Amino acid sequence: MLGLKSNLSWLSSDRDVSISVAGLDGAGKTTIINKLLNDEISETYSTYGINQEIVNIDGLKLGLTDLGGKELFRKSLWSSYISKSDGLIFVVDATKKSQIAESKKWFVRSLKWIKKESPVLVLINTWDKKINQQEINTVSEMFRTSSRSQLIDCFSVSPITGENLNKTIDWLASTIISNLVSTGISVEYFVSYLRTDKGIIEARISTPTSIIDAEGLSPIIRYKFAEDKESILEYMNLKGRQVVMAADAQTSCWLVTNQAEEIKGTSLLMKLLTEFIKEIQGLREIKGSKISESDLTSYLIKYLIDNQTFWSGKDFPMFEISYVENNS
Ligand SMILES: Nc1nc2c(ncn2[C@@H]2O[C@H](COP(=O)(O)OP(=O)(O)O)[C@@H](O)[C@H]2O)c(=O)[nH]1
Ligand SMILES: [Mg+2]
Repeated sequence: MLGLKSNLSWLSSDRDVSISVAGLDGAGKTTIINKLLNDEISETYSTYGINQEIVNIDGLKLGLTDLGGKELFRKSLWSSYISKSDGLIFVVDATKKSQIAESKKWFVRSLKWIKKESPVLVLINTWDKKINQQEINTVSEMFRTSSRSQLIDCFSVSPITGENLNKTIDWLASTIISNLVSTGISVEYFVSYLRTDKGIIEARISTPTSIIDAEGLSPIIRYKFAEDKESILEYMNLKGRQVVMAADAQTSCWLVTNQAEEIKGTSLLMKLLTEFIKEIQGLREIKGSKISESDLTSYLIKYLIDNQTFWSGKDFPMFEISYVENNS
């Protein structure tokens, strides 16, 4: 697995984004956060006021504000914290049926406070699956239909078994993607090189407005692989653009953005690349060195769609694939 090593030194602020965690008292907020933080279930007591924690996801620092769920705090604190957040996680205990209506009422209020562009995640706490799927679906529908304008995602979690907590982590990471988009950063160019039994495949994704060639970056952005069992992760500023590259011994990939500033999202750009390398490693475990152009094409189309908010301009990016070195 690739790590982000010391490349993150430019991230000086104590956190990259702040996310509010709200829900009625006893919904499981603190238990879920503790499990996310140290994979432990620990005894909790009712949160008095707020409690702030930093979760580190591959170098991304996410500030989680655990909002006390007692009525006193809901009335006095929630609106000011929620309205300043980059994202909202709302926890509902699906096993306490009598509280669901009250929970939904506060959820609807929270939606009014949170910024329009901030994503909202509802975690339906099932503890250790004390309720059935049908009941989970009902709660999920109830919360999902609360708002038409807000981006709401909804899934069930169990702090006891750890079910879906990884999904929560992924959601937190993609929250930052949305944040980045609102800061105006976008990817102009992505290229990957894969060693295969037939040679090195190059796959490029570029926006129609990409000026990589015009700026003469093409000779710099070439394939470069790591030594066996090693990895490379680099950040650079080239001709006024942020460029990140990652490689293992078999795969190499680059991302070029539309701007130069070392903004807080650089670590996310790196994460996008390390994720890509990990996925290709997974593909290699199945296919060996017989990875073909069509394997890569179908994977990249998925990658494009998953990350499409990232691409600049209104046009869908262009995709090209070819062999740059042939073994035959
Ligand atoms: N329904 C249910 N509640 C539980 C379970 N385990 C712990 N709890 C309750 O959940 C509370 C802890 O939740 P906590 O994380 O502090 O909730 P918070 O107020 O939302 O932060 C405890 O007071 C327990 O009473 C469980 O398996 N099922
Ligand atoms: Mg708590």
